[in-house]
Amino acid sequence: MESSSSTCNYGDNEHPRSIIHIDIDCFYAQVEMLRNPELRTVPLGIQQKNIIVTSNYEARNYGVQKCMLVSDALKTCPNLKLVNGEDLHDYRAASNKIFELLQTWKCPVEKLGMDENFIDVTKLVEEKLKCVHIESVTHSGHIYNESGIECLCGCHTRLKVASQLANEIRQKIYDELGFTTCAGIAHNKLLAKLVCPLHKPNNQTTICPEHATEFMSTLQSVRFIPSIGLKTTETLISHKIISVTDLQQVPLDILKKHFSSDMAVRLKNLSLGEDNTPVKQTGKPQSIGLEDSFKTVSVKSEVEDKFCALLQRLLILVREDGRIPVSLRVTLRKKDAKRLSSHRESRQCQISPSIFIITNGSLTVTNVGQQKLMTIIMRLFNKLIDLSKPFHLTLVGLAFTKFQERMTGRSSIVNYLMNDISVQSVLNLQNDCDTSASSMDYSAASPSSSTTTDLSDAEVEPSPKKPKKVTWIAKRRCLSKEEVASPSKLKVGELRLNSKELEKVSELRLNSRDRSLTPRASPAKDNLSDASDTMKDIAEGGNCDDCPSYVDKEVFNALPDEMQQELKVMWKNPTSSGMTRSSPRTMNKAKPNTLLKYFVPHK
Ligand code: TTP
Ligand code: MG
Repeated sequence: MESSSSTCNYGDNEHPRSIIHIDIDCFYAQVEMLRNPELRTVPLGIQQKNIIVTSNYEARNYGVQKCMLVSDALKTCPNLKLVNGEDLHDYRAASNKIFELLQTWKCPVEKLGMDENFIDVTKLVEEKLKCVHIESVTHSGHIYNESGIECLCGCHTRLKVASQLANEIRQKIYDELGFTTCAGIAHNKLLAKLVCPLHKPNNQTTICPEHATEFMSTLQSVRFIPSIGLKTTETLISHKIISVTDLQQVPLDILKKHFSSDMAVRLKNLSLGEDNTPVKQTGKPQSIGLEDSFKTVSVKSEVEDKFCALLQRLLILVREDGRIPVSLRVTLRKKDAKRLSSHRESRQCQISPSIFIITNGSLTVTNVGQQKLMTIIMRLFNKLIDLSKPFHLTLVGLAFTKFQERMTGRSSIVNYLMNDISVQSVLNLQNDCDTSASSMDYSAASPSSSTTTDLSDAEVEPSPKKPKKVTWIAKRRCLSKEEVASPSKLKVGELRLNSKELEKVSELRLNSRDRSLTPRASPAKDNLSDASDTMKDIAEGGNCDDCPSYVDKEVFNALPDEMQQELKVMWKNPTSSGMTRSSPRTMNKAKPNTLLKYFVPHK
């Protein structure tokens, strides 16, 4: 933990980190203004349902505020230009571009919602300091309460360098993407986020550690401290701890009576502006989902239409993400008319990766594939709803919840190929939608974003997680000797999933299975994966001594000798290598991720 003292600790490196928080100014409005520059000079409101979710600064000058009712906003500013912002596609795309750009500084970047990011520039600052005279370093932008006192740990100089970096980053975002931004610079995430909006729009503010406690006491409500949610606020208020100053002054022992010991310490530290949570590099989301809420739907065909519309939009998100989903979740919010309450229920099942096809590096789903998905969705729906009785829904949701993991076969050849791929795939990592509860849920209590709206198609926002391994199946194409001689030359794009060909093999089987599945004999089993069936098809007919007939000889011959030898050994001793090729029955049980897959003749 960082020091609990609000004064500087001379001699110790008490404030070693340099953190930047970047927030895009009137984000959705800027996306619209970049799309249509005519909107720049008029007051603009972005509307979702009957709410203004944001407005440009022109409109804010008239008093239009975030989360205002459209009717009120129009009273405040009759010439307000309204743009519908319910389709989040372009906002999400812009958000991803900003995140990608921030990666170029090679520092940890944590995405927080659509338009906020933390960047830990500690290492970069240290590097910069090696090449400059400390006396020549100046602050860029505003400083919160500049006092002239120097902390001997050197944090002031580091924060000055960080403020220069923040300026550089903001300039690059503007030059390359056209967005103006605000930044907060501090030695921790809490303070960086909180000072970020002090000089809006298009500016930045640095706070030094000695002002942390005093700055925190300017926050009127404990609710404004990121990570203090509604429930904690209620508990604090019920014990007459309302302002941040109240929290600073209440003895820890008293806090411990109402919260766990860890929580009490955490609350106390936060009130003093102390926060040691790290900037966690954001990876791909654990799930990708969409929801649609409405007053009520009680007819199955209407539900089907809603799911169909959601699926179309979800497939766009999945295509952008690039990973192949293997699990689908359906969520419903049921209205209990008797109790006047509602509750959510979900069901999920595995789906066949072969529904997804990679065409020119892009993930697509054929019409047949979409029908298959709709069949699965409606089957899950039927499990959630007893159709013999009336039902009332107020929300439907769809999410792909698991993605194909990279293969981890025991074969050394697979590992040999994969090591390189994993390195290359880091470059391909893209962040998509999002963030909610990280170790510290900053979005929850931000004064600006605490109000949530029950919007149609609201994003399902999974937590930022570690980067996921990239999923792949080697494409069975002929590689030149040069290409395979060094695995490092294998392109990720070529090694990524190419289920189209597998699909060709398995399509017939799938179709016949589908027919027999409706209605399914065993409703308990939702795993529709046909990978093992594919393997079965592939394996039938192989009887060559060294090189089975199902192997594409051209591909085999193009492999380095070392690999050829290893494969031959494996074919000779299928059991010891974990591969069998004897009977279709055995193959059916084979794990889908065996090396065999890569040697199917290219049809
Ligand atoms: P914010 O960063 O809170 O707002 P902003 O970027 O529009 O404005 P500011 O200049 O004050 O930073 O939110 C980012 C986007 O999130 C915003 O453009 C619209 C969207 N949003 C919602 O969809 N619902 C909400 O309740 C809020 C507050 C924002
Ligand atoms: Mg913003």
